[in-house]
Amino acid sequence: MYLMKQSWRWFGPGDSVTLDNIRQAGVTDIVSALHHIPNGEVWPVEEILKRRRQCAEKGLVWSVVESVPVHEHIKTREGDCLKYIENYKQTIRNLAECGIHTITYNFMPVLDWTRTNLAYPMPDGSRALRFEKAALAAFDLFILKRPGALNDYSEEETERARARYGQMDESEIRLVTRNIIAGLPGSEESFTLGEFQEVLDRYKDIDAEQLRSNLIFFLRQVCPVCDEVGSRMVIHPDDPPFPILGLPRIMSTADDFRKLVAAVPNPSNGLNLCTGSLGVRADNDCPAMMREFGERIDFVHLRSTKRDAGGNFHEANLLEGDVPVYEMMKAMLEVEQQRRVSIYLRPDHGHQMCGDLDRDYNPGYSLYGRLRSLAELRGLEHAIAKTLPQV
Ligand code: DNO
Repeated sequence: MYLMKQSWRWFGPGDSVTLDNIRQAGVTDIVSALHHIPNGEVWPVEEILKRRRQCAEKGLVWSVVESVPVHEHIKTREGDCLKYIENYKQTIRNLAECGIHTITYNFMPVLDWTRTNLAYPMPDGSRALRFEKAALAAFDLFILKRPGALNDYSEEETERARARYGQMDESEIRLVTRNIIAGLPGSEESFTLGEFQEVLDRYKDIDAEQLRSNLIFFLRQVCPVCDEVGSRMVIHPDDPPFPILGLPRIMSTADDFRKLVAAVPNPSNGLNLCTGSLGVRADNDCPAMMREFGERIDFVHLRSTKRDAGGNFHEANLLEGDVPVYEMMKAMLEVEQQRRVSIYLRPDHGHQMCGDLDRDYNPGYSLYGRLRSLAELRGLEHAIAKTLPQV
């Protein structure tokens, strides 16, 4: 049987979750990135090998990159865009030379993933990541005071944001601001409030179709290199999967990915199916996406989010959110048998729980929280696999 390749995100030697911890989680593969190399520069072979060796010493294999970040000049297709694309190609070649063939990236303007609260109390005493619409709008309208922001909200939303802003004291204002713009783990950019408006302004004339065409331009150059060296680019969907702060979004739905595949049919144009991101939209059917794009999915983030009536969401316990995790795992197993491959999967955005609560962790990347998810994923896979015809 082809079962998931169990992997775990490790941020490198500075991560408080150590390789010894990860080994005990029972995974075989590491998902990592060279975060110390400035965005846009080539990743040297020696540095890649060094990280590979660190993992190998603990019996683990660094096989998935998350992420080689795409420089803002490529997203806006200006300035040194061509130079950064050349650098990206070289990084792909260097990674392939070291045996790493799965490369995660995203094409979200300015910010990678976004949350407003990183320690939302759950009824059981654990803490979760949360996105609160009114807090985001309060930041946009009354803290950042983005020009034109009013046009993006209904009157009711503006009033809710005003009331929310009214409740915030100085420390909450600072915290929400930091959560939104100071960069969550793995997002290679972070800003001060002053810089933030400037970077948003670079997207003034870039609508979704323009951004999509910039992504296609990028992929048409890097995918042939991937095809040549047997690697795959896997794009992470937008998180959250709707426009925020006036920025365009182009990877929020199945249709978005369909358009991308039609424009760049190269086999190396792949998808990182993140069910927690896509699942925030009720109109996204993750198991159906697994089946439709199965050939192109080389990496799965299997987590679950829970929406509420106000358009907010938080990271739910794996089996209690809006994502149909059972159907998703079943679809994945079926695709794996058809393709005769094991797909990399990692647990994602665990709660802070038990021993996580009094230690410093990268938000979402706790030890116990992710162990809990991984254990549930393993059990689910084991049980479903028993019901499938053996191949
Ligand atoms: C969040 C992560 C994202 C992801 C990037 C991929 O927890 O899933 O930061 O790594 O969007 O480029």
